[in-house]
Amino acid sequence: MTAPIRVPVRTRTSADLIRAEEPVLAHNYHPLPVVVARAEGTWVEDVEGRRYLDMLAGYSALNFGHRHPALIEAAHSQLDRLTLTSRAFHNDRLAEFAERLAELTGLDMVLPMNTGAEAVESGIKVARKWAYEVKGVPADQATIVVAAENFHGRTTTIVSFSTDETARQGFGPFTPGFRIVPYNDLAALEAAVDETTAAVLLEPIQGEAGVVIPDEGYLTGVRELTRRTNCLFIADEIQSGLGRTGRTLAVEHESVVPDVLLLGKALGGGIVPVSAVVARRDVLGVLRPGEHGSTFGGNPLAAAVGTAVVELLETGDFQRRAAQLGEVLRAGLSNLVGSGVVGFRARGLWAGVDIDPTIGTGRDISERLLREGVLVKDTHGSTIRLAPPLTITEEELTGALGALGRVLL
Ligand code: IF1
Repeated sequence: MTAPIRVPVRTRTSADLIRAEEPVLAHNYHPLPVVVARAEGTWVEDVEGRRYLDMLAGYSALNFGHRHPALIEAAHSQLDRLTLTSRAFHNDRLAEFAERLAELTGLDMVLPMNTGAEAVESGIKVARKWAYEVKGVPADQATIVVAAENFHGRTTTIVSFSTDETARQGFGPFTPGFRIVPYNDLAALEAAVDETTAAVLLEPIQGEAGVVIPDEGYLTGVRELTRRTNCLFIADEIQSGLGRTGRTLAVEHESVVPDVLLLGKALGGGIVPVSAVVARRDVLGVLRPGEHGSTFGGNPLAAAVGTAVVELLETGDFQRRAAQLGEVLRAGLSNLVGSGVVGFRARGLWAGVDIDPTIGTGRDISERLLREGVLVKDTHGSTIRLAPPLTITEEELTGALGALGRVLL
């Protein structure tokens, strides 16, 4: 047993704290060597007071920046009133959250959960039940079609349909009933859908795969195919949604309305885990009391923060900022092509940037940017993801692009 460090936490250095984690924290991450102690807006500060521009924003969970005043106020006010009832009783915040979220997304009903993976799992369960009770698929025969290179979370069922061996190795046996087709390939999708198909589950833009944007018309094709074959289009907008791409939802870039929408991350404002399945009434209507649930799903604190998040999005300001500053991001990255950047994909304030592997891996670049005071995270190989808070200023964004240019020299 390693002797615990007796130094009180408050006086430990970053190095002390990193060392203290080693024997006692599961090693399922390889974080960058920075220990964040406080944050506001687009900036975080480490234990020693060094400041960093946050270009990751919690993988799009901090769309409104760290500790947005309106969201913190909503949380503080609710903390002083009521935090949890369980769903055994009603609470006075949930109806408004569900109404405003349904209205924001253009769908009918809300199933409140906590994490993104829970929303994905819930969406899978509801789609299967809808297939048996509404579509008439024989019991236990429902299939769901997903895309290769998907990322929908880390539960055993979700990694059952992952194509990332690292996410699957050692976690079997796996859940059956999933078919995997190449992303952005309507012919392959058509070939995989049959009378047993409950749903097609897709990210409108694949995040972890490196911000992979499908061809114009792909989402429209998915919408048409699922309608024609009477199966559900489930859009996982847990990372792409809530303003990130310059629209409330990424599917809006093709004016597509899915049957089921999965939300998470920024829905909790970077304060509490909040996720939701939002769907047509005839889909979520298949759930009856006792068939699904969650201790914290729809709790009043989550509902209060979630409502404040919806209020921010109702203004359209964050979506406009992401669209406008997204042009600055795109132009800045275009200027770096040929100077260390070999390619990029960008929509709104979200980009996957492919770095020349001879310059370094995504991890190498992330570590060099750390030393420049900019926080990013690599996805795979030599690709880094840029996803700042939507509150970032043009000056901050230009500064981050300048830092990227410098570390690629
Ligand atoms: C981590 C990245 C990974 C998601 C989509 C569902 C979920 C996610 C489209 C599950 C979560 C997070 C998980 C987080 C890092 C981040 C991520 F894609 F954003 F980069 F891992 F691939 N659908 N994505 O992106 O939501 O259960 O995590 O709330 O560290 O694992 P969750």
